[in-house]
Amino acid sequence: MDAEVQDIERACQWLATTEQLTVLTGAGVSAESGVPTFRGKDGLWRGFRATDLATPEAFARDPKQVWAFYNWRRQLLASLKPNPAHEALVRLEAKLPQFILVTQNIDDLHRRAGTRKLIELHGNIWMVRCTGCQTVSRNEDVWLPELPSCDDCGALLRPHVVWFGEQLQPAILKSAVVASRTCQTMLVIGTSAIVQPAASLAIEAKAQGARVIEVNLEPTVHSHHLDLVLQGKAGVLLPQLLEGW
Ligand code: BV8
Ligand code: ZN
Repeated sequence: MDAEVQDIERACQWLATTEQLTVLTGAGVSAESGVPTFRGKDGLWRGFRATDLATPEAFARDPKQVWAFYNWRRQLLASLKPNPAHEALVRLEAKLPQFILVTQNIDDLHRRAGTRKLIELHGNIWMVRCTGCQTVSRNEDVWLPELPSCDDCGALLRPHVVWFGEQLQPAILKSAVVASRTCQTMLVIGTSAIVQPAASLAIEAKAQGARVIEVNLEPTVHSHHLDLVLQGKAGVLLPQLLEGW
């Protein structure tokens, strides 16, 4: 059943009295834009799960297949746009004295919606990195060649994203941990709380006394730890949280 009215009102009161809000988002915040989530029923590509392809091993074994997967996502994302959840978060940023949005998503939709204080934990699909000279550049071509090569050194390019089994950039992870340890309220939106270390950020916030609100279609492994669980669509609930104060 969808979130209770009094729960939404309580969440609005907490948000209205928060000095610093940290938001953590996952694939569910982009679901209503038409972006397949990782673990949902629509999360397959040619029978593969993203978790099978988003690994350095898959790229070493068959870079053409991994690039075909990312090209498919690039051409899909080029036709999609931010949804009311992304837009509500932009309005929330404008209303609060201190606001940081930490996303696990690589879809660039928060940035396109207008979020400014954004930490992209896992990189960005429109950024590529050379496997030779390590140059990182933005490339918004919808389809890259089967095996795209670096203009500078000719080596193979890869998506500048964090694959499973790869470490997050230390400075990026550190800024996300600081944002979790210093907020009074954390809003966790559309994540199954499975992927680490991102999922531990909500626990970090809870451990330092923040009030943690979860917005999700269904309960997650974290739900019973958290202060408030609002069940429903992010694109419906987030605008309601804005209206409430
Ligand atoms: C690391 C970029 C350490 C790529 C992503 C063995 C070896 C090494 C590491 C591990 C290991 N075993 C486990 C690990 C850790 C591993 C991990 O967590 N694995 C999981 C599968 C158990 N983590 C890592 O590997 C990380 N690195 O640990 O390094 C290390 C140390 C030393 C040396 C080497 C390594 C790196 C993880 C980063 C992976 N990259 N993305 C790409 O996108 O192509 S993660 C990927 O999953 C996406 O970023 C995605 O955002 C993220 C998390 O998933 P969710 O966002 O939660 O999405 P999901 O589909 O699961 O859930 C959607 C939710 O939304 C659901 O709850 C649903 O109910 C809800 N929802 C749906 N619709 C809506 C909604 N809610 C509201 N409204 C709606 N409309
Ligand atoms: Zn290069």
